[in-house]
Amino acid sequence: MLRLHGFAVSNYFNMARMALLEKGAEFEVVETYPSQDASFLARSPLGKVPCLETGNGFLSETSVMLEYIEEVLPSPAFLPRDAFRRAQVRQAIRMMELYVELPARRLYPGVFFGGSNTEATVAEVEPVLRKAMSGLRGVLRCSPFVMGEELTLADFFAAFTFSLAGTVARKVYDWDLVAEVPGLDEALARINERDSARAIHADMKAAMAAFQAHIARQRGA
Ligand SMILES: N[C@@H](CCC(=O)N[C@@H](CS)C(=O)NCC(=O)O)C(=O)O
Repeated sequence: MLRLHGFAVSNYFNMARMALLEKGAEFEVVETYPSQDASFLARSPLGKVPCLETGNGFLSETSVMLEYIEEVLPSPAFLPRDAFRRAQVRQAIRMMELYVELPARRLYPGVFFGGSNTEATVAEVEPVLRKAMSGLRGVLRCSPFVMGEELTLADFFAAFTFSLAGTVARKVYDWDLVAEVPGLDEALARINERDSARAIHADMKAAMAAFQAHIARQRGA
């Protein structure tokens, strides 16, 4: 049985969990925080979560896990049959990861972790996010799902990328980043209404206090 290691507040963990839930997969969650302990590095080479335990060993990197889940559990399909449209889904995921999630993540310390962001970081990240959203305007279709008619892996990625990046942009730049792509807000609302996403959001809320205590412990350490 697949076992997903991670914690309920992690956006990457939640992307993978949503894919497993939407597949109707049998899987277990192993609550795990990132760690540089040798025992965890043996499972996740950079000590990050999520990692996915399979019958053949562990996998890291969420986009890779999404692809693996799609291959081993092909039904229902979350990648289009057509090769070009499949590549477009992967393009959207790559763009969201490299140009939205990762730059926005640089501001997580000041927005989510009770730390601060330097003026330099705040100044550097904004143009990257603006360029990304402008590019995504031409890539995302958002009717009804982010890549058009079918629910795809890009929806799972989008749901948990924009939830946090949107909060970052609002708090740091007073900017509604999601509004840059017509229909994205509605598409995200549609995804977030699904049973899978509702369960994930409920668990995220319930896990928040434990996560904040974990962060506080780490900051004190
Ligand atoms: N590229 C990785 C990113 C995963 C990631 O950054 N996870 C965060 C939690 S949401 C983490 O483990 N952070 C700890 C660290 O970076 O050391 C993926 O796609 O899974």
